[in-house]
Amino acid sequence: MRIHFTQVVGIAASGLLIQTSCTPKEKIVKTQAPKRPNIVVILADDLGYGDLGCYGATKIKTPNIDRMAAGGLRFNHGYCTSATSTPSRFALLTGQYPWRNDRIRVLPGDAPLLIDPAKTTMPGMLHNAGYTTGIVGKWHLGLGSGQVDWNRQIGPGPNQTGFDYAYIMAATNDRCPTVFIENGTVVGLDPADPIQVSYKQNFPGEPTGKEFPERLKMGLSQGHAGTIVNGISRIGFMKGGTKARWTDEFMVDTFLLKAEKFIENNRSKPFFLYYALHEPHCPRVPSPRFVGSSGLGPRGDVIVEADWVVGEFLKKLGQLGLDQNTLVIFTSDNGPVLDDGYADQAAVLNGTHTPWGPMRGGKYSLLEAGTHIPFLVSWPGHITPGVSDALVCQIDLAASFAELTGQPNPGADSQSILGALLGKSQLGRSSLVLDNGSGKTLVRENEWVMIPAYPGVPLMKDVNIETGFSPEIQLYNIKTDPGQRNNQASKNHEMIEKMKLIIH
Ligand code: NG6
Ligand code: CA
Repeated sequence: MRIHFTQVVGIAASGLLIQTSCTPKEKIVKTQAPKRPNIVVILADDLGYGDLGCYGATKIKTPNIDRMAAGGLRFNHGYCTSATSTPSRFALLTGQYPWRNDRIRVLPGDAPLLIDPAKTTMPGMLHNAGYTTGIVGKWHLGLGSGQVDWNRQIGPGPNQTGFDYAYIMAATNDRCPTVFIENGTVVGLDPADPIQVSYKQNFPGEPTGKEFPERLKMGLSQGHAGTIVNGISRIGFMKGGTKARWTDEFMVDTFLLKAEKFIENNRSKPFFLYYALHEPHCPRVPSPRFVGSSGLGPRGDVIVEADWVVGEFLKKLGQLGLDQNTLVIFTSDNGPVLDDGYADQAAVLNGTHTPWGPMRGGKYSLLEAGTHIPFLVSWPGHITPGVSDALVCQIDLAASFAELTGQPNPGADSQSILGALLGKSQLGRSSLVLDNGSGKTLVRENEWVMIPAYPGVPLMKDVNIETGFSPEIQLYNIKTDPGQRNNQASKNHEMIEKMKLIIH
């Protein structure tokens, strides 16, 4: 078949944009493209599709992220692979489906590294392409290869899986150890006060939320009854490292400072930064500057904080003169949840705000809001602002960045959607296998979503989120029925059989 339009087929490692014009003369047009851009992926933690003004939120104001959306591309059909953090981040960084391996579940803070250091990851591929690569923020993919000694060099971790620089929290902001780790070393650790971590038992004499609820500044609703740090009890137990423990209120500023320093230090060469925000994951403890800022309580306040920090970071890119040469993606690791274990009144104070947008479900769910998340791409001067209906997923960043930089695709399940990401094409993926974070898969193909029949309760009571489990197969047209109200399975047996084959 002859294609009668000009198509961007690739950007060579040389930085040349190669266009093939498939006219009858088969003329090859080569144009000088900008030099390879810096790449920044900003990943929020548990931010819903409906949490941002640019996706229709009216109760929470997110002017900075909205401005990024207005100056770039806003995807209506953007996905993470999984409805919880660890599997979702695994897919983002490796380009491999997490449901292929049943060890890939939400990890405790002392879990070993899930990524094989012998394999090239997305950041490793960018490193090979000559980029300086960095991560600032949440890791949650495990550290070390057995029992970690937190008082020595910790690894393998991000520095062995593609990152030249790493300033991380090991797991989540509600899990021990509550310290930052810079290139494998706990920041501010006093050797006279060594750190010990356990997910099995408490250390004698260390106060926990279970024993001393009256000492907590934020109560509990589920779990989180371990060691008390900064007046908040966590999952897991730790002892020592007193001076190194973080203060939740300052976390936003610490990560911003490190992210800014990274881009400033690497301003004169190509860089990749994975900026993994902790907001709005629980415990939701904003900087005092944002307390009360949303009118919706702590969850809303930390979203306003996240919006602020994105604004500050983008401002810094501009001040360094890097904005025109930096491709920025803003997205989230999984869908939203209100009560995720702390008594922060998120459900009551949420009012009429809809973090899940027009969709059903949320974090942990097979239903749409589990993995259908905000997805923005901006590259000022290179991407025409607009809205895209292309089907895009974080798992495809590996192959897309590989195409952008002229490298081999490191991700077995990753497909390049570069044309869609740059707004040159309305076509992204045709199909995707998504999961609920616990190995249960579903398929999205074109505008259809098929959820196989699964035994299990329809509602996760603790978090008040529909699981999507049903004895019936479910089939929905997401374009016309984003709220998944009209199950069309009984009319479309053939389509279901074909969609089942996509999971392999
Ligand atoms: C759950 C935690 C929840 C959160 C989640 C992981 C309880 C009751 N719930 O087990 O608070 O930490 O794990 O979230 O402990 S994620 O965004 O990192 O996947
Ligand atoms: Ca998350």
